[in-house]
Amino acid sequence: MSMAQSPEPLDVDRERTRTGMSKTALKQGFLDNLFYIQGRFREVATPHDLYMAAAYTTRDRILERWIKSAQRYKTNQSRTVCYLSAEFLPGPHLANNLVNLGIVETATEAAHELGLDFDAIIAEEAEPGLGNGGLGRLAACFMDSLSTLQIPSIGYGIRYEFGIFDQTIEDGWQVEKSDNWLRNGNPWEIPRPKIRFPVLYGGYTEQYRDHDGRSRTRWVPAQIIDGVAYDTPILGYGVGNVNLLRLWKAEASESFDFQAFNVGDYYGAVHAKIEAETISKVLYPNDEPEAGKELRLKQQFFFVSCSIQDMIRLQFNTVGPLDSFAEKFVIQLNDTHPSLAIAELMRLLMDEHDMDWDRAWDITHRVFCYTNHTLLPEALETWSVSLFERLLPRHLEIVYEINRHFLDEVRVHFLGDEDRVRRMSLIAEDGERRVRMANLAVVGSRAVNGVAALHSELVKTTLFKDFHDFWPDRFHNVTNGVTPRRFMVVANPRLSRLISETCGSDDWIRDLDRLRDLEAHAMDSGLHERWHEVKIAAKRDLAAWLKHRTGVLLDPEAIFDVQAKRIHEYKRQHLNLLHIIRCYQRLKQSPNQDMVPRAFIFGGKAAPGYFMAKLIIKLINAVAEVINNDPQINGFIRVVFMPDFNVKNGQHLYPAANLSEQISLAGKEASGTGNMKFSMNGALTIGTLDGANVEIREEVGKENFFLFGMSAEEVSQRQREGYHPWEHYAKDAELKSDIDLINSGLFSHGDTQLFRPLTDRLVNQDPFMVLADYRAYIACQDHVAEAYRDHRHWTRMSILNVARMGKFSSDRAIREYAEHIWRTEPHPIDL
Ligand code: BZD
Repeated sequence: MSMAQSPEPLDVDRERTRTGMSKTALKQGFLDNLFYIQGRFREVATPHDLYMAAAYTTRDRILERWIKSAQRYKTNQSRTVCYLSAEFLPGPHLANNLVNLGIVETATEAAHELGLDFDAIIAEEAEPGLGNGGLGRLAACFMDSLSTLQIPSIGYGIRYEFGIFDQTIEDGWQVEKSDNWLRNGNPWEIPRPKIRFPVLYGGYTEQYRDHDGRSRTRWVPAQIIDGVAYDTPILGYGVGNVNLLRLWKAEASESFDFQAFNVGDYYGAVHAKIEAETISKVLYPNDEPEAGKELRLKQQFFFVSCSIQDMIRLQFNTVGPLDSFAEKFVIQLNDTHPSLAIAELMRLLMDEHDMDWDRAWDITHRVFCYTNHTLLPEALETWSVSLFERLLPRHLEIVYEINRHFLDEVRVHFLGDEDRVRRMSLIAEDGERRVRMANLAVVGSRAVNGVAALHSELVKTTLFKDFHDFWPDRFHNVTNGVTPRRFMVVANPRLSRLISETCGSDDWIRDLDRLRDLEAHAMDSGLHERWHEVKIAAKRDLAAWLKHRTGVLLDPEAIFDVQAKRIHEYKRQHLNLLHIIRCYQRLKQSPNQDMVPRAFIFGGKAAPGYFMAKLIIKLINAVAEVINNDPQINGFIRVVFMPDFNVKNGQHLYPAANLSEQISLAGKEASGTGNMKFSMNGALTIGTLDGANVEIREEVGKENFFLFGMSAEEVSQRQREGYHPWEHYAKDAELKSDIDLINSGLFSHGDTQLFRPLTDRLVNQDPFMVLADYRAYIACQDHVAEAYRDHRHWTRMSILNVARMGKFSSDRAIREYAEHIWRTEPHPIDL
């Protein structure tokens, strides 16, 4: 709320009491919930009881707004954005909801007066880890912004019983532990047992004549499973709007159970129930598609079918006939994982609601929009026709029919170009026949977008070039953004307070461009001092946290150099490692040199089946062990791997970083969003011209960004010419000695073979050109170190980075979607 427009304090008090937001009301609500829901009184309550009571007290205050929003959207017949995503990574809800309700201070005081440790209560919440990384977290940021911008919306996904695994590090290796996040109950969700839809699988299709004598198709499934809705309210910041995150849980369909029971097969009935429930049991922990995994395809169809049926139900409940479905709804596909929705909507409109092909297609292709998140060929989803047919026989027919209509158009437009027809087909015919989900998504959508300017260009000129030639107007860019509520206000309250005091208002929280007001103070030495103090305090906190969890002690005065993201060869954590080994060798060679102390901090999970990524984690920990225990190094450099990087733990990392590592090979990272989170918290970036780094650098100014490495253009040129990594290894003596040191066994207790797969891959193949960028990276890191010596200058750059991050709010991204792609309007709910 703008300070200038604050209402009179007395009015505020009265209003807070009326709406239950006063300190007294919060305390009473808390004690009531502790007693009536948890069945405890203060003296015997466990920390978890206290958290549950706090969560219910907060939820109670959301419910009125939620019901009001639902009613208002219904009477207004509001156009609704349905965000279909196989993943949502919302992070712990309590602190975020308190921020969005505007009652953090009141709640803190209330807790204090009750003699409770507020931070401990917040820390008690389990992470809802229903996603792998950037894609799932983007969906959560977008939900926050949709509510804040008062746009009616529903996030649809899967209520995985087990989310992304918990990562522990044992003997330097990643070990995966199952994530039983629902074990102690989830106070934020409301089950809706009556919102339940059947989902069909397998069987066959048959033709029949309806009462008008028209030929129709009937799908006779082999299996029916129910999807049941679980709703979580998503509150906007400082507004009355509450949108819905609706996640589907799989249950055995009762009708099916009873069939088996009736013929006396009790065991079979129970078994069917267990099998049904496996569909929403566990998130696939891969940030690439699972080749040929039947259960994954079943999951995708499961949530897509429930969601489309739910939209049709809502259409009938509000507007009425299905003809205006594309006016009432817009469906955004978060990558291709939900793209079966295109075929499912066609099926429901035709087979269940009597529409002919042309009317159904007209609605379908006007309702869908598709976001692409990757150019990596190995990450493009395809399903073998045989698996597809076995599981979804009717959908395969529909895909074929879409393809037939589509390829007819292509042939008319590009007469005689059968090569192009083959490339654009929804079915790949080279080798085993496969359904190309990305092509289905493009053909079935009226808008397609990439997630950063560079990425969207490459989408048009490489991945979907043929489609762009055909439909140039279909392609858009919406650069990603992240929510400042979660990643600044919740994660970094100290910095947030300092910014509000400096700018004279907290308006920046809803209008991130207002951070520009900081620029006027960028030279102010008073601000410099406080800025530095805020950063040091966060570094001390992180150091304490890491000491407790890993035993490694970091020096808060050192540069906190952080790379936190999924472990992947294209993200090049091993390039970072080569720099660390370089620093180590330099210190060993001249122990008395004046090196700027650095703490190298890593975090991130490896897909459990991705051997090379797991070996990179092992190497990070192996290098850490040697360096951290070398008395000659004497703490000048330290290396630590933060276990179990997730939204919750990330909140300790962003505020404490001085340097953000965004070092993917140019052209490979679609956008990145960690780059934005670090920069918003005052870290400077060392990065390549990849993904959104390009735009971050444009915004913050090239003098406030450490750029190195080849451009995407140079990368493809080098690849065309033929890339020979061993030439770099042979020519660059320091590079050679860094790689040789790994092979020497120094980091592996004398085992010269352990890291061979990694070093051999670098020297012989190096698909992500680590060696080609090594020299430029080392040189750039030397600049970083020199720049850090000048504290004043560094702090100024840090302030300017924050001041110029306005563009990277997810509010801006959602505004662009709303205006250019969705054509939706805000529907404010009065407080
Ligand atoms: O999506 C990521 C990209 O790699 C990032 O560059 C980008 O910033 C974000 C958001 O747009 N992609 C993913 O996170 N992808 C997955 O997690 C994923 C999960 C399952 C299957 C395939 C991909």
